[in-house]
Amino acid sequence: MIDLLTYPPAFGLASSSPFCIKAAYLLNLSGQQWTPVETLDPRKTPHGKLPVIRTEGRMIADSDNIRAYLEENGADFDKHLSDLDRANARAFIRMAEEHLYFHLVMDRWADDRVWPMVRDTYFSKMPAGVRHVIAGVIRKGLLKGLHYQGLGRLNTDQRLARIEPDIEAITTRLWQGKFLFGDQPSAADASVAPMLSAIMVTPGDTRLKEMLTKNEVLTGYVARVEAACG
Ligand SMILES: N[C@@H](CCC(=O)N[C@@H](CS)C(=O)NCC(=O)O)C(=O)O
Repeated sequence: MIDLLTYPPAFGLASSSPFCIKAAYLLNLSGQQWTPVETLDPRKTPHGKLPVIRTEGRMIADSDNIRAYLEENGADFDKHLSDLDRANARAFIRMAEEHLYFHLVMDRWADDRVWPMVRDTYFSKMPAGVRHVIAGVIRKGLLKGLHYQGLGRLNTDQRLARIEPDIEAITTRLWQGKFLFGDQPSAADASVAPMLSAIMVTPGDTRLKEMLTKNEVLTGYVARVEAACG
């Protein structure tokens, strides 16, 4: 039996974290039995982040390591992919996790109109008085990280111009099939779809959210991935 340590549901999705949803999708696709264990405090996990799985008396941190563990135990998420598609799939995963993700973080944490709604959802278990202080400290650290990462230095127009070609690349692939690499879901879908849906359900009206929710190829796709893997 596997426990998945995950952030609780938020904004209508199974978790506030797209990485936790990715891990849940991979677990479902692997056919393993698993149980969600919701927590808001990742500090005692190996990387201080979620998702983590707990199995056979050990903790496996990071959705990539969770994927590796499931593959070592028989899962083959990409069995229907050619070698070339596997190579491309790797790049799509990196694009989602190392680029789209930071746009999501910008939308949720850096936009002053969105932030109060995110704060009151993420930190709802904290009494209102301390909530604002603690959430404010965490936000400050995160915004500093986004500044060093680079996206935090761009204005909204520049940021949208940077993500638009990625969205086009995903949409172009989806003209070819129901999922990114054919008619069955693969590991790339488990990474890409949760990033898109997390942006789509973020409260408020960010321009990125508008761009994605107006794109019917993408809204249909995230619904399909959720139906196949959720
Ligand atoms: N590379 C990691 C990323 C996980 C990650 O960034 N998790 C975030 C939530 S989306 C987290 O737990 N952040 C808590 C923190 O940084 O304190 C993975 O694939 O699992």
